[in-house]
Amino acid sequence: MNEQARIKVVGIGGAGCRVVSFLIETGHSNVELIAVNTDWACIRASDAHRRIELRGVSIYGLGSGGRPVWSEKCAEACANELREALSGCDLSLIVAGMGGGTGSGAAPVVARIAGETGALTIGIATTPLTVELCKRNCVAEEGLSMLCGAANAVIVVPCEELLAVTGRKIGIADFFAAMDRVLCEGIWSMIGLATGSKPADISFPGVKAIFRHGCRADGGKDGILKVIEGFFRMN
Ligand SMILES: Nc1nc2c(ncn2[C@@H]2O[C@H](COP(=O)(O)OP(=O)(O)OP(=O)(O)O)[C@@H](O)[C@H]2O)c(=O)[nH]1
Ligand SMILES: [Mg+2]
Repeated sequence: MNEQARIKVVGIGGAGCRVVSFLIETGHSNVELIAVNTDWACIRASDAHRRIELRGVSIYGLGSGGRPVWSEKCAEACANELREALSGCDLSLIVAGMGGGTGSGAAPVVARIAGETGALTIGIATTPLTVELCKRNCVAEEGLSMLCGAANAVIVVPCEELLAVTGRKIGIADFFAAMDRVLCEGIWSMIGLATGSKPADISFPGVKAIFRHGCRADGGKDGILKVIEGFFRMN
C-alpha cells in the first residue's frame, strides 16, 4: 500500500473541465485537480486547484471552435506553464472528450509534457456519439491516436456504449451528466488502486509497471474500473 503516490488529474477542454468540477464536488484530499482550456470563461468559472488558460493563437479565449491544430499550438505555447503545473507527481491522469478542438488537440501535448516530467501518464478519453458530426468523429480518431502516442496508456470510454445503457430517450444534458459520473467514478476507482486503498496488495510501482506498456484499452459500458482490474489480472 502506498498512500504517498502523488497524483494529478488534468481535465482538458469542455468535457475534461466538467469532469474535474465533478471530481471537486465528490472530493479527495490527496489529489491535485487541474483545469486546462482555450475557453477562458470556462476556466474562470472552474474551482479546480489550478486553472490554465491556453493562449498563443488568436482564439480570443472563446474555445478553439473545433480546431485541434490551434489548440495544439496554444498548448505548445504554454508548455512552460503546463510543465510547471504538471511536475512533481507520480501519476498524471489526462482527461478529455475527443471530438472537439481543445481536448483532441491539446491533450496529446499535455500528456507528452506530463511524461517528460517523469510521471506515469494515463489518458482517459471519450469518443463521440455516432450522432455527432462526422467531422467530430474524424477529429476524435486523430486526437486519440496522438494521445495514444504520448501517454503510457489510454483508456477509451465510448459515449456510444453508455448510450446503450441509458437508452436514446435521455436528453443530451442528462446524458453528458451521466457520462461525467461514469468518468468520475472510474477515476476515483483508479486513484484507489494507485494509492493502494483497493485492492490492498497492489503497490504503486505495480501500477506503474503495468501501464508502462503504452497500450490502448476500451472501457465500454462496464466502466473504467473493469479495465484497470483487467490489467491487474493480466499481470
Ligand atoms: N463527459 C462529457 N463529455 C462531453 C460533454 N460535452 C461534450 N462532450 C463530449 O466531448 C467531446 C468534446 O467536446 P468539448 O469537450 O466540449 O470540446 P472541446 O475540447 O472543449 O473543444 P472546442 O470547444 O472545440 O475547443 C464532444 O464531441 C462530446 O462527445 C460534457 O459535458 N461531458
Ligand atoms: Mg470547448
